[in-house]
Amino acid sequence: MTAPELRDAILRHLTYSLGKDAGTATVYDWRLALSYAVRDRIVDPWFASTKAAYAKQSKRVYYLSMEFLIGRLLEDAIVNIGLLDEAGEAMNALGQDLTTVMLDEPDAALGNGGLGRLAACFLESLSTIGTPAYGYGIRYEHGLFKQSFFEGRQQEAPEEWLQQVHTWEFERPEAAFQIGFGGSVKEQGGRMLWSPDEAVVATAHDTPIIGWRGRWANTLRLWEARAVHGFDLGAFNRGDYFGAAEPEASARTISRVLYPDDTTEDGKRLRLKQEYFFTAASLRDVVRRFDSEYDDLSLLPQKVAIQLNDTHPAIAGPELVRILHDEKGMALDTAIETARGCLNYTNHTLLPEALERWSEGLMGDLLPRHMDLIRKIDEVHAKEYPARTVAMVENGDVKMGELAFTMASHVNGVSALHTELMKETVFQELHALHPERIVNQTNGVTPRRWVLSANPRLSSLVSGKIGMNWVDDLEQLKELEPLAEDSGFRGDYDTAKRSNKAELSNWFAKTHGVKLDPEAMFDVQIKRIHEYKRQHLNILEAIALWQEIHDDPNGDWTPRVKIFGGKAAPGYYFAKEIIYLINSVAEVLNNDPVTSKYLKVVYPPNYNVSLAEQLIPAADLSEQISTAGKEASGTGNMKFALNGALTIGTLDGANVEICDLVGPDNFFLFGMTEPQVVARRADPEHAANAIAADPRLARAIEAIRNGAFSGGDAERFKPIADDLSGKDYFLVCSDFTDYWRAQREVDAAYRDSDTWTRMAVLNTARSGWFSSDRTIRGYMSDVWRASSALA
Ligand code: 475
Repeated sequence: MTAPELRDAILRHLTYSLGKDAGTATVYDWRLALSYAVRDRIVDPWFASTKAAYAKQSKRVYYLSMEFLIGRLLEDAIVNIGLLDEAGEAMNALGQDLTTVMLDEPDAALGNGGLGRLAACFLESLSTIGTPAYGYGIRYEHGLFKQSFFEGRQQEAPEEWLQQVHTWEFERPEAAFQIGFGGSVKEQGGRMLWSPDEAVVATAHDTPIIGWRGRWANTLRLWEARAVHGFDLGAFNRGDYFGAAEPEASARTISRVLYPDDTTEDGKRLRLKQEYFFTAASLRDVVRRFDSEYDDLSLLPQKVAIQLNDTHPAIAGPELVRILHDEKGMALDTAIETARGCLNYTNHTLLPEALERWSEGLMGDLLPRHMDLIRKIDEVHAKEYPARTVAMVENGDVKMGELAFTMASHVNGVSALHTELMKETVFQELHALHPERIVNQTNGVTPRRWVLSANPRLSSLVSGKIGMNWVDDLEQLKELEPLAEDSGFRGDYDTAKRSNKAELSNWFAKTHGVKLDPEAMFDVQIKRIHEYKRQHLNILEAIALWQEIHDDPNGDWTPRVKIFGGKAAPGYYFAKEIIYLINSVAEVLNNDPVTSKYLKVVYPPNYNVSLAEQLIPAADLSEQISTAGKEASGTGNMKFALNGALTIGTLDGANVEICDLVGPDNFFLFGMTEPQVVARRADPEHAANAIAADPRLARAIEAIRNGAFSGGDAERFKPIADDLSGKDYFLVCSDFTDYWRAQREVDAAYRDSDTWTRMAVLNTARSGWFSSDRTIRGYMSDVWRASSALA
């Protein structure tokens, strides 16, 4: 498609789809018109992909996830169908700026953090590779809450992405299933029959996900909950207007909001309803599609691979057994085997508070037949493995991790370290019984979004040297390695980074009224706020540095801007205290006439995918400082390394693999290892001892305690000061001294700009392995036994 053809298509949509005249069209109108014109280019390859998968009788991959953190879609689509230049020209011809129009799109924030963003990267890679696949999830009316700060504290407001027309989806009223809850189970003609006493309708909304070069497109199918009988006319006619609308309002509650919960299982009935709702609708869709092509259910595992993204869809095990056994009449043992043949489970966290459990009471009340089947599955497993000591149902709770493990062919962790820890800790016994089941698939990120689109300056520099094939063969970045020794290339690489930083500084000035010096080191920590991620270690170091600069204001300090971004779960008290502390420290440091030229702290609110796309290409330093053993993998760490930020990090999650690949000389490693953490925690005096041994640390905590950041109010941050000097479960104090040491090495390295750039180039050159294309190929060969339908 040429630019003039695209321009005409945009105008046609502006006129005939939107009913707007070019003279009065707003940026919003232009964005919609452009989106429709681009979407038109995706529909044909999308149909072709669907048909090819049928024609080839390909095995299909179904990715079931409570969350898909996709962000904006317009630029992704334009880039992947290769129309970026044409779109720019077309918009120019129409008197519009493409970037402005693209940035008008709201983020689709249907996820909390890493787990949801990983699902979005996987969808894009599946389409790039050409694997027939569907993503299945919930079409939340409200995505992750909007964060603002009021006097330094987090405020939450509902997110409203669907207030605007969502141009990418197609509603499928014909693809709808009734999903039941509650009721009872009765025997009828030798079969168990579940009669729910409540039902909602799951309606499909499809979004095409186009891969690189537009060669293949898969579907993201999101379910919306509707009432079976939407409107009670009788009630309305009696004058009961609220009662008349009640059925619809109550059904819709199920797809109303994303649980703002990154780590802790929320024991709400509604959450379990959401999980069953989307899992049951998805499985019915999978079985319907299978039935339309094959008439032998024993073929199911050959044709269907289902991936459970954490335990949130783990009810898929009993549900599939219920469909096969109760509805299709398969023998129970065969049904269990067949279901297991299709199912696989990814674990994303070992934190005990995040492992899902549902009380037998709740499960039996909401899903009585599933509760029976869970007990049956547990019995069958116990009979087969008499030595077993851990049951699936224990102390009145159904343990979803054990259920997912037992019903899966493969169980995977998301980094090498995490997978080993899974074997040693949460799944120790199940692993001993099923030693082949646990496999590792280290996470990855899509290079189309996280390098090509997010960092055009770096991308064109790279493509100018090694061509464009790195975009879907990221390990080709290796070819840049010799260029680390080329001063001309280093100069260009440095220029690209500086320009990204200047652009970010302008954005900060415009939107937040703060001036950042692009020459200063941009030190970035962006992720959900959690004690294990240790944003408080970072801010403690800022405090100590501020004090030290005061001691010697004429010292040779390396100017730094510490940038924070991230949301705290609304019910997570301590995380919200950390946010408050960071903002309070920022207030003091940024207004300090002595130190602020060397050290600033900024915390833009409402961190999301789009903000990450702006911050990562402009970062010099990537903070990956979790307590070893706690961060399952991390994926931001990979995005930073690819974009040439150096990491300061612990040996945790995928940091281990990053450090290994880029080389320890190009990575600022600090802190205890996982076994050291465990040993250290056994000493009840660990925090007190660490504080006694490091006067800098003692002084920083003292400043928090005596009100230096709270206008002298010693009460305000007492909980944080007390935790640090008391329990300090995440060992902030014990790692502080080594963190400080590593940070001073960072300072020294940054002062030697040429050496720094050399290290940054090597980070880019050696991080190609972290493409989600590589991860997906790993799942295809080791977990799904699926292949590409392309070529
Ligand atoms: C890990 N989210 C990262 C990432 O594998 C890892 C939990 C409960 C309810 C809702 N959401 C969650 C997570 O557990 C999560 O996002 N985990 C993250 O998964 C992808 O890189 O280390 O913390």
